[in-house]
Amino acid sequence: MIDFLGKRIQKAMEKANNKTSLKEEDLLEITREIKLALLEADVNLVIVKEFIKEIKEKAIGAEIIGKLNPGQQMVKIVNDELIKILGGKTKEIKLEQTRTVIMMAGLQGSGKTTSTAKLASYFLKRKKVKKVLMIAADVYRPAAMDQLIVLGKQINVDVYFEKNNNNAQLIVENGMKKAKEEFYDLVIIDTAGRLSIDEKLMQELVDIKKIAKPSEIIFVADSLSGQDIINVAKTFNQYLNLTSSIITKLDSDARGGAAFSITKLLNIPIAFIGTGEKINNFDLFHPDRMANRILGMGDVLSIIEKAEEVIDKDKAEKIGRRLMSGNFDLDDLLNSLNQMKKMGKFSKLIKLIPGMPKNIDLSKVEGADQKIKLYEILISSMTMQERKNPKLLKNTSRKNRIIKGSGRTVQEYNQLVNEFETLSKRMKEMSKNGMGGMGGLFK
Ligand SMILES: Nc1nc2c(ncn2[C@@H]2O[C@H](COP(=O)(O)OP(=O)(O)O)[C@@H](O)[C@H]2O)c(=O)[nH]1
Ligand SMILES: [Mg+2]
Repeated sequence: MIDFLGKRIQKAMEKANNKTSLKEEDLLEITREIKLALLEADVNLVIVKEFIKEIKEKAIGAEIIGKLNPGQQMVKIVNDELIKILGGKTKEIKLEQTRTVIMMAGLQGSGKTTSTAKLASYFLKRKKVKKVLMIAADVYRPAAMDQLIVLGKQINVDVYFEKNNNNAQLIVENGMKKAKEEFYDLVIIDTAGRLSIDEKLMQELVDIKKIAKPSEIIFVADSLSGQDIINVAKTFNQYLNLTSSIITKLDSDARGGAAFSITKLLNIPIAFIGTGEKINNFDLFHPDRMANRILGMGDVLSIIEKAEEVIDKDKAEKIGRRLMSGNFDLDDLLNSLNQMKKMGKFSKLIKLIPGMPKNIDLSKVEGADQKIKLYEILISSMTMQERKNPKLLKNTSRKNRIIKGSGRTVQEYNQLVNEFETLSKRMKEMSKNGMGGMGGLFK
């Protein structure tokens, strides 16, 4: 949705940017295009109408019509309104003094079980919560419990389950007892979902809520859903009083507007977004940053946060010192490639950078991702001695061994050796000439 909406809305805004002054008919044309973009992204009609009305009123109220440089003011107005429909402020899930209980709800396949594990991992790693228990309360599909058990092992989080019990209420009761007795700090209850709403399931969820008394009931919505998801959310909300939502599968090319519409229509904030099947493909949702991204203003804060989260600071500093001292070897290169890879693919990252030309050649960026992989494979086939003393790489028998061991070609090997030499030379110059040589590095 972000890419799709972004492209369309930015194009509409260019019209404002290209004008030295805005006429009423320009404003009509811009808002008409924004309206079409939102509708095509499957944003609910009620929201779209209100959005357009607000923009028009504000644009006229700010008297940007007829004034110089209307573009920036228009961007600000649209940005503010976007933030509003995305929920305004970032939703914080509060941790309770003794024990926090979170309950998941949503249709089958929306991503509840996956998100349960992602949430557990988020609180462990980012919020330093110590003891987390996940309760497997989906009794309708045997595989559902196994799925949570596997995820639990993967992230090192305990799972409470009862294989031969088909009473979800009882499982939750027993799981909560365990949580109390063993002093768990956070309990996340994974529940069953259906393909559509059904009375029996709703009653089960209401019962679970009564038993577990969660402070947070999260509705999990698949971004691939159509407009019917809004009625589904409404019903869940009537039964359970939802406190927040997670929107999943934002990595797909779904338009996603319907799932996002739940926020404004039902006043349920989005707490997190799921951006892939892996545990780490999960982000806190910031309405303002999302709006910035849609408007092509980039999301530097998210890049910095991601770096802080995944990069080993001590290692990075060590690499930096060695770089600056001119003693950079292939082992250091391998280490820095590893750190870089943790940030995710360049082709994904680059979209977060503000001011990136829209027509950037993505194949080149993907080439960089592939190069990282290639260099990693090659360096991994070298002995530590070779990594520390790159001169040895000229030796033919060593060269042949590494090429054979890594399964790469002679050309690929030469490419690495040559590029490393160039990099080393530049680093040595830089350490002599100070930071002034930095420009060379960016080549
Ligand atoms: N691509 C992608 N797949 C996801 C995401 N979240 C969940 N899935 C996948 O969606 C499918 C259903 O997820 P699951 O957690 O079992 O849904 P549940 O039935 O609600 O528990 C699984 O194949 C997940 O791997 C996401 O953010 N991105
Ligand atoms: Mg499930």
